[in-house]
Amino acid sequence: MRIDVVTIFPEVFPGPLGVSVLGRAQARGLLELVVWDLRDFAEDRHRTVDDYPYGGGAGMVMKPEPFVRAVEAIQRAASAGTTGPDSALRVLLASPQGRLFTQAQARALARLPRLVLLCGRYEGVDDRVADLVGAEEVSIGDYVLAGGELAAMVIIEAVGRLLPGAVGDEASVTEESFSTGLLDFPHYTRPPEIRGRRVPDVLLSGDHDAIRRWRKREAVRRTLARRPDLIDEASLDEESRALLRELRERRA
Ligand code: 6GU
Repeated sequence: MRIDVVTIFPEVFPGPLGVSVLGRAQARGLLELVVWDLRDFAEDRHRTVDDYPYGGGAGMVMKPEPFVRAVEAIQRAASAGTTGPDSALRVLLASPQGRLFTQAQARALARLPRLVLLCGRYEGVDDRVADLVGAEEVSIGDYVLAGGELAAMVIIEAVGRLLPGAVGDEASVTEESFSTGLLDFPHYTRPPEIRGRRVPDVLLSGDHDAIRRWRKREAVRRTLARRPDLIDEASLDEESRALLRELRERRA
């Protein structure tokens, strides 16, 4: 997969994307990260990318033309590229006004051959940009960042680690938090006791079916306690639904 990023701070990439799982994915050729400096697409010799807001008010707004020209250049690079089909290049615009980015979306994006991420700064991006370049606005959560770069990195890491071969053990991806729509169960390693806190006995029992059931129950219990908003959307099997009913009756 190839991911193109457009930013006024190209020097912050790859940053954390250069190490660990994402660093290896790039070294193995599973992921290619191409970073573009938005200022290279400005139309004046001062390389201006922002301007005053129509209607007045605080802060500056990012101009539309540099983004449009950058996406056009990336589209041309796509047509010339060897990375596969380039029709309908998917473009995301990182913005706190966007639709919330989820694991389901990360899974869908990981199937694409190409992806383009546009990073905004200042008070925002001219509202015509999304429409002009066919971009979808995405947010990584209900808080405001100073710019889209960290959000773009979050999206790239969430997508990149799902590329086949990126994570050594595929089971760690299929069994982890959110793959079922539930939070993950608790994990423990040695020692069996530290400062009076013991690892749950069942995990030391060697009874694999008891361990499997305990983990399932803990995943449901934690999700109910910490993220009740996730329960209704989770795809639960019959065993998990039974555990959920039981846990709800206990709490009531
Ligand atoms: Cl994508 N951008 C900015 N600037 N702030 C955010 C965000 C994105 N997602 C959450 N907060």
